[in-house]
Amino acid sequence: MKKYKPQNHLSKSRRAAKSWQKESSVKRVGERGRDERRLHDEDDAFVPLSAVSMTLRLKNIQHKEHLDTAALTEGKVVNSTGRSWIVEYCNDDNLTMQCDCVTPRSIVTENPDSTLVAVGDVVMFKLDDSSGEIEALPTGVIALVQERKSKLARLSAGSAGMEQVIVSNIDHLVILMAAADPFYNRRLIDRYLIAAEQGGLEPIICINKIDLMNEKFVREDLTTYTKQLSIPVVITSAVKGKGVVELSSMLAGKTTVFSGPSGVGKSTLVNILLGEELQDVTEVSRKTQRGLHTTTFSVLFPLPNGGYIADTPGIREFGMWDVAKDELAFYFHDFDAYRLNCRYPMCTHTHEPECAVKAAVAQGLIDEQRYQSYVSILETLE
Ligand SMILES: Nc1nc2c(ncn2[C@@H]2O[C@H](COP(=O)(O)OP(=O)(O)OP(=O)(O)O)[C@@H](O)[C@H]2O)c(=O)[nH]1
Ligand SMILES: [Mg+2]
Ligand SMILES: [Zn+2]
Repeated sequence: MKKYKPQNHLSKSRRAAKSWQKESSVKRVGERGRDERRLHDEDDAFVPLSAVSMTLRLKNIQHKEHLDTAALTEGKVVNSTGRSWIVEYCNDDNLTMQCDCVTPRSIVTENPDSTLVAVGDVVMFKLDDSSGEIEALPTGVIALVQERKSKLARLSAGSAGMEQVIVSNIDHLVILMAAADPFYNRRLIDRYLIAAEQGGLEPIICINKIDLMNEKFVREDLTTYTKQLSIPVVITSAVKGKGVVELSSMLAGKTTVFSGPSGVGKSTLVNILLGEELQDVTEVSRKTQRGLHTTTFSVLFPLPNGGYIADTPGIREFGMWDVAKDELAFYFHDFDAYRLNCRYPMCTHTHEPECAVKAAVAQGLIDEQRYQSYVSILETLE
């Protein structure tokens, strides 16, 4: 079995990723409804149908012992076409190659009850040696999806009670919002922070488009994250080039996912960090002040000096996956110093008397908006 070792990537493989994206978006226009569906509501991200239907195919999984791993190649899923996955691997000459892989009806996964294949997954696949006409990628079939070391996941918008993995095997989550156009959403930041902790990711909050807003206001509004929670907050303007060097120095050698609402500048920043126009960018709608969901699939790009960056489709909602009501407060670390002083050990910090958390909010020791986030998430949990 040939092991996958990331190499110094050639811009050829990046161009291949770009051309796949272009091709998939062309297919999308003509084949919407068959290859992919809009899930949830009008504004939510496109989710490839394959990601959803594959989850449902889990009942067909085989056991690992039946696999002939010697005949398989190891690689990393870097892109999706909506019906297949682009897997990066090293060939016998140690060159980084890409293969267009489908998933068969029977597949082995080390991630039960989850999205079957996600961008970032390390997989083992059977390379079809006879494929690979000039100008086309070789084809293959994924046989095994290895256990994810980390992930950005949310409650699936499609099938109730399922986890939807947006990207896997990453180090950092850049929670990207805009200072204006559209104005950042602190409740959504708080949801992302929970997802980062659950998925084993280091969060970085990045507020882009600062050219449209007073920086002092934004910094003061987000003090609780920097001072109380020790989460880095980076302020950028992609169009003016502000803060990009700071952001880039934090990502070197790491795998980072950019996630946030549509139109905040994820693709614009990813292009700048990669030094190439690899991702399409579109104006925010004048009428709704929202992005137009230009990016429709997650894509992983190699960084020039090692590591990867994942650009993802814009999301508006972030349903909490696998958080129990009585565990929620544990994710709010600014409550930690007060939680244990509540009169009732099972205090939910909502209606109970002598609640130390509510008292801390009243005294301005806990940020009022963080407390409101807690209450609003609590209401959505079972
Ligand atoms: N004023 C200003 N505009 C920006 C900045 N960064 C990006 N934009 C603009 O914002 C719009 C949306 O940018 P995108 O990069 O497509 O946003 P996105 O987050 O990738 O959006 P989706 O792919 O739809 O999720 C484009 O018109 C960009 O030119 C910035 O720092 N300042
Ligand atoms: Mg985009
Ligand atoms: Zn309490």
